[in-house]
Amino acid sequence: MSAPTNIACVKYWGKRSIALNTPINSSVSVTLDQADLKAVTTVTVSKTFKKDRLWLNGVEEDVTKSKRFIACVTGVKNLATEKLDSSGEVLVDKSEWKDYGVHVSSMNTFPTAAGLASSAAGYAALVACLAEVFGAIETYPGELSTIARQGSGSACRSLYGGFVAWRMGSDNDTGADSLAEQVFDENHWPKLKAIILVVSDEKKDTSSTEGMSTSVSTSKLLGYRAKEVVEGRMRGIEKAYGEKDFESFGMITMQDSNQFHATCLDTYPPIFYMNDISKSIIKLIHTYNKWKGKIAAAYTFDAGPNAVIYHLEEEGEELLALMLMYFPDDKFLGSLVGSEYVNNEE
Ligand code: 2P0
Repeated sequence: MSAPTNIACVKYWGKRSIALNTPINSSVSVTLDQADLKAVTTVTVSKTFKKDRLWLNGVEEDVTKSKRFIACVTGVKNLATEKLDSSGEVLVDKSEWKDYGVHVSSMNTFPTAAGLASSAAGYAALVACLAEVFGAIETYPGELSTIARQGSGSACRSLYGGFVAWRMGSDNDTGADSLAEQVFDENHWPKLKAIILVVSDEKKDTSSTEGMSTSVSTSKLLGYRAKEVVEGRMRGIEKAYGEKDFESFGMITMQDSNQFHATCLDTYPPIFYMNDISKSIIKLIHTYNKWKGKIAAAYTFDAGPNAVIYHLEEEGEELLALMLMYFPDDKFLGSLVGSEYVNNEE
C-alpha cells in the first residue's frame, strides 16, 4: 500500500507530551497527490518471524528498540480482528495476532529526511498496511490516526486526502483525542496545485524531534504562537479552503511558514532550515504576487530548505516558467495536489 506526503499550511512545532507525541498546537495540511511523493510499503506477518524487522529504501534499520515503530505495531494489533476463511471459519484468533512478527519494507519516491515529510508518508503507509493485514477496526473515527501520530506527528494527517486538520486534543493521559480529521476531501478544490522545488536533497542536520524539543524549552515566541496565534489561523484557513479563497489561504500559509521559521531563529541555539535559495524563492513569490496585483502563489517551507508553492491551476505554467528561469538547476518533483489517501492497489 502507499500513502502520500502532506504539507502543512498551519504548522505543527512542539510537543506537549513526548511519550504520547501530542502537540502544543493544532495544525492543518494539504495531502499531496499519490503520483509524485509517496511511501510504498509492504507488510508480511508470520508466527515464524522471531522479531519485527524494517527495511527502509532497501536498507535494514534496527527497530527492536524503536518506540515509534513498536507503538504503531502494538497499537494496530490492539485493534485487530479475527481472520476468517471464505466459509467464515476462524483462521487466526485475534488473541493470537500478538504472537505474529512483522516484516516491513518501505520505499520513498522522494528524498528521505530532507523536509518533505517523508516520515509522515512512511508511518501513514505503515499503519494503513498493518491495519489491512490485521483487519484492525477503529472504535471511533480517527483512532488509526492516533496510532500513526505516535510514529510521527505529521503522519496522522497523511491518512486522509484533501485538507486535513490534526486537532491537538486535551486528553493528556491517553492522547486519544489528538487525532486527524478530514476537513475537506480531495475533490473539494481540484484547481489547487503545488509545485515542489527541491533546493537540497541532503538529510537535514537538526531532526524535527530534536528541533522541537529545543524550541519548546527556549523559544518564548513558540509559546506565544501556540497560545495566541494558531487557533485563529486554523479557523481562518479552514474558511478560506472551504470557500476556495486562494488569497486568504495563501496569505495564512505564507505567514504561518514565516512564523514557524521565526520560532526556529528564536530557538537557542538557533535552527536554520531555510538557506539563501529558500529566501530568494520567498522574494520571488512576493515580487510575482505584486506583479499579479493579488496573492496568486504562496510558499511554505517545512523543516528543510525545500519550497512548496501552492497556486491555482491557471498560474501553473507561468510559475513553472518563472522558477525554471531563476532556478534552472533545481529539480521539480511534483505539481499536483489531491488524490486518495491510501492506494492499496500497489
Ligand atoms: C508540520 N513539521 O506540521 C511541521 C512543519 C515540520 C515543520 O511535522 O517528532 O516529523 O515525528 O512528531 O512529524 C515535522 O515533524 O515530528 C513536522 P515527530 P514530525 O508538518
